Amino acid sequence: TSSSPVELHPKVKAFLADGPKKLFIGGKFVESVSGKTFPSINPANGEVLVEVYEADAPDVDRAVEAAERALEGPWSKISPSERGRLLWKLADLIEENQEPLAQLETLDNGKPIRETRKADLPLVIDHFRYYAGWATKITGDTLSNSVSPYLFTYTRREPIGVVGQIIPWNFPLLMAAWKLGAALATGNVVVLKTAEQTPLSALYLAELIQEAGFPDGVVNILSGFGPTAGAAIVRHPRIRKVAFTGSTEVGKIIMREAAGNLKRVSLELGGKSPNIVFPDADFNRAVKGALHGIFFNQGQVCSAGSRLFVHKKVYDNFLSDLTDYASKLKQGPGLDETTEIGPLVSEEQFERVTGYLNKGKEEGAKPLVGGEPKPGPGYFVPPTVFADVHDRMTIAKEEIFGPVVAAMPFDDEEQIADVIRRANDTEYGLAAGVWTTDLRKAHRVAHALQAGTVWVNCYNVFDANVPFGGYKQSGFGREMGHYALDLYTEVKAVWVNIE
Ligand code: TXE
Repeated sequence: TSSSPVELHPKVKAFLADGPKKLFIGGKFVESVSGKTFPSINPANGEVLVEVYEADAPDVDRAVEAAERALEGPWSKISPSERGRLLWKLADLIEENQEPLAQLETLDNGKPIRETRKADLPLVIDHFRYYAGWATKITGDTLSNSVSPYLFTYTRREPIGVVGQIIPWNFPLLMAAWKLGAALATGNVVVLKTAEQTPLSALYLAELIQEAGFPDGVVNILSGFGPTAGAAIVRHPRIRKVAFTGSTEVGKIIMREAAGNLKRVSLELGGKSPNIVFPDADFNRAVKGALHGIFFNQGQVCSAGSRLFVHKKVYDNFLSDLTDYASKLKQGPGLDETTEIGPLVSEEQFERVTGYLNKGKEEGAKPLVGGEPKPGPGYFVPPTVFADVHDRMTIAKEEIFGPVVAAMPFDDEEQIADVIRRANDTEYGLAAGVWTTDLRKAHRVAHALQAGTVWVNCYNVFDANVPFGGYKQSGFGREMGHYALDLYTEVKAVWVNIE
């Protein structure tokens, strides 16, 4: 089979040669207080890309101090239109650095370069531009009140102050953008911790934030681990809000810890999203949608369509086509132009997903394709389609976060209640998909599903203007759109006596 390795961009070579990579605090790149470093690994071959300084509680303290200085100083004097201009400028700089950023992201995370170029980077750029627009459109209300004609009352939306943000490794740069866009547009200052598996692209972004001209300390970026640097952010008494994307398990820890000083919390957590194919669906589109729904980003997507309900009338043909497509996906290192599916992000994730493959087989599910991890080097798990899965099997209940789909038939005719009940029978509620050409059915099902996002005849579509977030144990709070502004502002009511 052909391959077409990508030649490393000179800026990526220079970035990697300049290790250990430092923390970004107060507008400067600095070593960690402890001087400790950890390696960032290339998941395509298990080799060290570069060492990175490891932040811990004292570095979080430094970052908070720098953020507070910015908040009280230059950032408070900057007009909303200037904030918008800075965000727009950042988007322009990302666009100019699109190729080195895409390569770095692919190196660190493993995802195919064709996706980082066509999905991650364009979404990141668009996201910053979208929130650049909001900076000048944040308003309060003028309120009439029944207390007295001599009272004039209005509301203001004020920034919360120092906000902590903790992000995962599946879309490192995009998750940073989702967090930073709304927080900065609303005038907050940020201490952001990247995931220990993928610290690199955000450090490159830090250079661009500096170049764009944000005052020192407005954005601070720390590389480090969850129980140390992450926990220090969550516990810090002067960080007033924490926004987290990651596992439901850690989401619960964060909520508990944040209770210590009643920090505002927003959580975007795991999922086990149902993707429902009715017999009247456009068959080919639905097959391709189901394929993309689970194998995009190696299945490491919180909204992955990992529970595939297919009507029994089309079940056999559907799985046969899905299996056929899945077996033809070209798997290899992300930095090859022809790669369609890359390695998983880390050895730990590889072990976790392999565990689920074994569990699926033990519990009697049948792998139609895949089912066995590939030998190293690199953390490769092939696209896997499990057929004849029962709702109670582990692989139908737990988030796998890998390229593994659990297919289940359903057979109700006019009665769609049963498949909806099964689809909703989960503690998660992040996303869902519906494939049908019946308009009435599409909307009925969309309304009945307990999920923050429902895609009809499409899957894994995102836009900066459209809210995203979970029902139930998939978290709370909505990122993107105007909804995210609520996560980063306090509402103040001002009463003026004009008698
Ligand atoms: O996630 P963690 P992991 C799910 C997915 C995956 C599983 C485990 O099912 O298989 O989680 O992945 C930081 N205090 N998702 O272990 O641990 C950590 O450093 C503060 C779904 O990688 O939740 C990282 O920055 N922070 C998901 C971030 O939390 C802590 C994306 C996420 O790591 C912390 C990722 C602590 N005590 C995983 N412990 C999604 N919703 O998209 C860890 N962290």
